[in-house]
Amino acid sequence: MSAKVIIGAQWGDEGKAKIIDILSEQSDVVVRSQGGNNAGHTVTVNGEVYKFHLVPSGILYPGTKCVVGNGVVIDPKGILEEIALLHNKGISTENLRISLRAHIVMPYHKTLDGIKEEYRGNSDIGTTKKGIGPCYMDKAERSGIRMCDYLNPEVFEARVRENVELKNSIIKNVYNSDIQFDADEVLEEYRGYLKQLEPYFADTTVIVYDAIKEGKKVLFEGAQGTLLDIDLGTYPYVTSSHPVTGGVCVGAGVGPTLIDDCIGVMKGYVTRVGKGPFPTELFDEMGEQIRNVGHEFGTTTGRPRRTGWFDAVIGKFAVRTSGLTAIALNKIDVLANIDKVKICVAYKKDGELVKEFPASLEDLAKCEPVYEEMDGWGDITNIRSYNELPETAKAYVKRVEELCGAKVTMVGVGPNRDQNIYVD
Ligand code: 2SA
Ligand code: MG
Repeated sequence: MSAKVIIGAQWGDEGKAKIIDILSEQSDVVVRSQGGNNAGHTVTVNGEVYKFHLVPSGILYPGTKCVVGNGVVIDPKGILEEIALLHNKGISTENLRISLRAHIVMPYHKTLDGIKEEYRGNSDIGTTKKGIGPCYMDKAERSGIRMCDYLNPEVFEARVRENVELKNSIIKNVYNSDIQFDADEVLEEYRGYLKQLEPYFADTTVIVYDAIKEGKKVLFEGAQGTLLDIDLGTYPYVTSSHPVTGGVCVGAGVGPTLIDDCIGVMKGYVTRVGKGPFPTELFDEMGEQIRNVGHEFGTTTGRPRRTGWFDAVIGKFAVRTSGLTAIALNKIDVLANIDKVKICVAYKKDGELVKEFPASLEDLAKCEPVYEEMDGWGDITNIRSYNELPETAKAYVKRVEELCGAKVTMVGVGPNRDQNIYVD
């Protein structure tokens, strides 16, 4: 039995795509279980660059089944565009399956996402404006529209009409906006998209369960990261889903007893997009250097990411809340040629030592990082085995492992697939 979960252990953009790609090639089934097209995974295979938002990157490998689970919110137009791009590059999507239980991102969700952000003014969240929050809102409020609803024309029509009417009223009367939707147009447009998606529909919980029971290799690919989790993250500066490993159970409909390994992906430093406190954030040239060397600009929105030193308080939090069995430590090559590399080992707040990641944002905003300094290393991008890494880099890896409480099993020394070192 081999079911592995990969999650982001920071604020997203930890380089999960590369690890997922490496493991996808050896997997029979690859599953997405949360988020939507707010995720952006870039994979380079044989010099060809592929950008994934909803389709699992395992689709690149013939024979690998790719599942978009019930916990994912799906923009039908977005996923069809992705499918078309894949077809243009000669990639078949016959192995793609979409959960009948997945919620549909409707056009009014995207509008409401944008309007709400504007309404928030200075306290905006910095969302991707893909309609993710409003779609999960409808799901929790029990007025969402699911893939299976499309298969029942009367139900589908009634749900769309009800929603359009209510959303129009909210947009007009609450937000004073002129944007209004026409139910007939929405129905026609979305029926068109869903008709094209229908061949992919399935009860994906069965596919996942059977695969695990048959001893196949199943990989659950997380999107975003631990601190963007709606329960465990830096609320309200979070996404509306569960990027922690527990999210996989609900979002793919698989019990925790069926999962063997939980791998958390971290970078050798920290980044975040959007707003909210970030204790180790660097506002100086060092922050700029890390952003430029690490190409820290968003895949989905192109936004420059905020950068900072590695934060072991966050690392430990991720290990605890996701039961991580291993850490993949990415992009330590980005820290090359820095004389003294810093690791945050705790925070100080009002003169007191804080060892655990605080719940309250106001508390987090007051936290000052307590740093340990370690000797740096030079260019390591050509190194392919752990033993050949400079002693200073190895010491850094060991310190991360010790502070976070889980073994580092992989170290990333560059963007390519082969720039991934297994730690023995
Ligand atoms: P939303 O649009 O409602 O989910 O936005 C809420 C907050 O969540 C942040 N957010 C992200 N932050 C980093 N990376 C994201 N996606 C990655 C990408 C993909 C990944 O490369 O684009 O790493 O899986 C992502 N998605 C949402 C967002 O900035 C808001 O702070
Ligand atoms: Mg990313």
